[in-house]
Amino acid sequence: MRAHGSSLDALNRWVDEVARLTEPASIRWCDGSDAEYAGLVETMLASGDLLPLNAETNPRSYLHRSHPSDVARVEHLTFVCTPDEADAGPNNHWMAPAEAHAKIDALFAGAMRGRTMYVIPYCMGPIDSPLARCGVEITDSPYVVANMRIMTRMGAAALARIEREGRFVKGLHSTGDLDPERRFIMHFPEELSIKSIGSGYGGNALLGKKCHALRIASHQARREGWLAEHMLIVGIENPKGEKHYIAAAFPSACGKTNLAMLIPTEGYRKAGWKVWTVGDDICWMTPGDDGRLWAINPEAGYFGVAPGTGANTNPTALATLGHDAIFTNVAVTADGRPWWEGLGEGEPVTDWQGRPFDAANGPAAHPNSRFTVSAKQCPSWAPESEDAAGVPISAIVFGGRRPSLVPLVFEANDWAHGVLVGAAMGSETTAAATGAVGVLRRDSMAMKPFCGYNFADYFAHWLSFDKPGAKLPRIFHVNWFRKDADGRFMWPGYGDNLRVLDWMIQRVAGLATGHETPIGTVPAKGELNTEGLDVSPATLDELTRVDVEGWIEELNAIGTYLDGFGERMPERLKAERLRVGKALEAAMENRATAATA
Ligand code: OXD
Ligand code: MN
Repeated sequence: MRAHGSSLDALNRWVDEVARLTEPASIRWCDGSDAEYAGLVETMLASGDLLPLNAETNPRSYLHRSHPSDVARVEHLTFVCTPDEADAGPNNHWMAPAEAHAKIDALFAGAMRGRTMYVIPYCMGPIDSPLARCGVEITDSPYVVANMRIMTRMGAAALARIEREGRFVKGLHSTGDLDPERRFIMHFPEELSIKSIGSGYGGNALLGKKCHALRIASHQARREGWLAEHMLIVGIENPKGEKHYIAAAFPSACGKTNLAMLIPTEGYRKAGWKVWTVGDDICWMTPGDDGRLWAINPEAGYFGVAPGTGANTNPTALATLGHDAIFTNVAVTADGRPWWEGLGEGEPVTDWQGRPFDAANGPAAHPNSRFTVSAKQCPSWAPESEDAAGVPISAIVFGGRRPSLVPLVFEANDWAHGVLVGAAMGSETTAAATGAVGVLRRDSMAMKPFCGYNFADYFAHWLSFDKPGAKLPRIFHVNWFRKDADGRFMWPGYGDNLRVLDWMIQRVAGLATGHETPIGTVPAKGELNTEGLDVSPATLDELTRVDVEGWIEELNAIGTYLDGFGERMPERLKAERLRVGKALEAAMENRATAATA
């Protein structure tokens, strides 16, 4: 089968070209239908790519075990290939486009021999939204097709939109031989194309997600005046029925899915607060005619981290996962149910590699084991996720894992300060990417692995939204991960995080005055709702205290990091850093004067 219609000539030509290079046994154009999905599942059950799970407890749900060397994103093998190296920036690995094409095409030559080549037209975002963008992924992995069907609007409707618009992002993927030495994920932003070989792992292989919706889209967004961000979108409805949408950027595996699916604590629930999930990972924002930023979630499903998802932490996610889910690299119980650390029930008998579970081999589920599930299965799914216009954003939140120093919450003074706060973000690394875990690294706007161009230009792009007529969201920073001297978390997190979001909404509505500090505004005493909260007043004070000496050191470290972006660094951001530095010095001096008085 081929696509029909003359505006699809470019697509047909590309498919032919790829087929000549990769030499598949057959080509299949995906229509996204239920029958097609059922057929793919049959094929994968027969080949062992999918394993059945308990059909009574987990209807139509399956387990996929990836190659043990292929379990996470591989940032050191991920390249942004712009003609000028400086355009990719120090935040990306770079290769010249011609060299990159030659290198990866040599690996693609004959890579699909004996395999079916699937052509997947997909749309990122509601199919009729002007904010949505289309792509086509060619892959030889039926697992990728099945996941793309859950994660995107895939098939006939997307192809029709591509035919109407005549433009799409090209993504070529093959699992190749899974040899880490022959694994590359290459992006060609100027050509709107992606080539990925040697990995079947989500972030490396589901090209609509990180590769298209973040790396390529961030580049497009800069050209076209919008933002493609690594952010969840959550709707908070107060007892008056007013809804505020908050977009929040946290690095991978730092609780975006949990915050997006937050369950209010009893007091809030009884008072009538509700939480609606629009997205858990990616947010595309565009200025509307009213000057506000309007956001869509380009994805249609969740590719979430399984470990830590339990009845106590995220019952909404558990309910979402009750049926029609694909689990990757989780463990299995004796009665064939999926299992992972933190699930809170059952016992693993088989680990993620299919071995009898033995604690001596490490965790039963891989720390980056995942679930793939349709967003519409989520009990808190917001119907406005399908709105073509998107949802208006009231607040943007940045955050990361910071065991010390960084307060529970503070608000930036204005947009430019907020951009500095986002640019300065740091977090301990997690298992979502290969490499050491628990090491503090700067991860500006949680986009370190995902920004498809030079971070300095990206910060300038963010700053450019601050123009006359703009009604920009307030910007906040949160830290749910502060620890005390004994290494215990000081803030309970999860449902209690709504107390912090509530304060933000009060700030947006002009109902909370806050307490100004050199780094921004923290909640004034009594402003955070603490009813029923199991945190001592002393701990709460510590959580909202600004340690001036510590912040002077932090600002120095931020300065060193930002200076690494050299000449392209926007003056406005440098000025902001100096302003915060002076405010901190002044606070030190005031304290010294007060002490000697
Ligand atoms: C993800 C990631 O899979 O950030 O969302 O790694
Ligand atoms: Mn992510």
